[in-house]
Amino acid sequence: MQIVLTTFEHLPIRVGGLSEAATSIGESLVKLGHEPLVFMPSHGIHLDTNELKPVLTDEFSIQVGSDWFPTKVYQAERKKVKMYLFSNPVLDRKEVYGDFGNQFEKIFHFSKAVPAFLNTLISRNKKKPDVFHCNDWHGLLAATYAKKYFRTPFVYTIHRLCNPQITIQLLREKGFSDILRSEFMQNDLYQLEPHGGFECQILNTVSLTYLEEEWERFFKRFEGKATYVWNGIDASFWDPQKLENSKLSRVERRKNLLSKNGFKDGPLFFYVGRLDPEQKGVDHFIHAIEHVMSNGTEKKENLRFIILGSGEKYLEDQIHHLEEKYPENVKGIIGYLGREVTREYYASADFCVIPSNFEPFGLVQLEAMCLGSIPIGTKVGGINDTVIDVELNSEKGTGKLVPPKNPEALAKAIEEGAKWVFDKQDLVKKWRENGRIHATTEFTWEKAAARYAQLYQDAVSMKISFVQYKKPY
Ligand code: NHF
Repeated sequence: MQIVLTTFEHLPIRVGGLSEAATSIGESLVKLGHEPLVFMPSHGIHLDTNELKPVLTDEFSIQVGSDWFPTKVYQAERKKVKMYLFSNPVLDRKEVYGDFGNQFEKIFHFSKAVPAFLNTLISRNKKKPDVFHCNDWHGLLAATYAKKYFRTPFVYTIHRLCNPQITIQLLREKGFSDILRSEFMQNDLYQLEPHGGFECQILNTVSLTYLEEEWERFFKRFEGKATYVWNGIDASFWDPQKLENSKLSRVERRKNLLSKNGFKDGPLFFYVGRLDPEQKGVDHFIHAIEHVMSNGTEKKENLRFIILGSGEKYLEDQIHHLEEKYPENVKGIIGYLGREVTREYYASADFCVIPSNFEPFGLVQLEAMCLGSIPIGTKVGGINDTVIDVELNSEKGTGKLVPPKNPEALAKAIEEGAKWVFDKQDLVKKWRENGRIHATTEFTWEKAAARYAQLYQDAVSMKISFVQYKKPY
């Protein structure tokens, strides 16, 4: 099938997990023999990357509001996936999202440019794309036009509900009156995600637990066409064989890494991700560390905590405060060390803490499991779907699940985890092995792409093959 994947993020651009997901979906669809075409704003990529070697493939003008904008489309190829980068001064802005104003402007231009380019594509190829696949809400108006003018069905994947609302007046001024629906107008605002849920043929999200968590608030309204497809993990990259220190034992790796960070050896708890209180819950981890270090057992002096990421300034300050208070135990690395170095951290840490308040899917717990770091994660979204709690199933267990927004429970799990490292070494080794097997067999991108291929088929033939309400493993 020929599938247009709309996304605002795709490698070489990465803001968050959406980029990895959209990129991997495309690459895996190619492996299954499909032809994905990525449609995205250029975000300036064609101006400063030689990696993709983009070539100009089409030029036209689009009307947004009362003005006309000359617009170009550049074609590129990355790992056999064809990419079409839409370009004009608005679509070339380097800031992928920015504030809503910037996002909306990009969306307006993208939504007008996509149907214009489809005309060219269809007449060149003498066929229409079979289906559109919108990754998050930014491509919804474009897909609505494709459906309106070219009868192209679409699948809409929610990677994270954002509740974006655009003023109806602005949408009218910019020339979108013809596709607005009165049922999604609330006061003077237009609800884009419900619009997408209504217009698409198939609606999905990235885990069963997230589907259930958001059922009442959102998905229930679209019962009958709402389902889920798990993301996958790139096991070829998150591979212990590829470590710089692959020959060393795990204990030696930990010792080295801790010493590089100015620490003595000890059980290591690692956090990696955005420092954002809304979703990632890193503030709860900070409180849990404080709890462990101020109230915990005599073993607490041995514990090491490394927090890697950047984001909210006040969280960075709180981390620095902890570092000052517990210089032998806590280290904050503010920034991004790159995937290769992060891999070394996963492969050295005993535990990876994922304290998210919500997590539609979440890649960190899978990356950690691939490298033998035991996840201590909250029982939400994709973390709940991918981690098997060792206390409920010691034989198959891969990690520990704790309730979200609960620093005390997290602190208890950390103390428990530290005890395991000292007293249950064989079990800990087994749980590490379980994690790698579980992550790399159940959560492959090939499996995800095969499920998407089925959804595309369903969207074309107007049926739905699966809505599964329990974990199939
Ligand atoms: O993994 C890709 C990512 C998810 O949980 C993540 C999120 C955004 O919040 O599907 O999208």
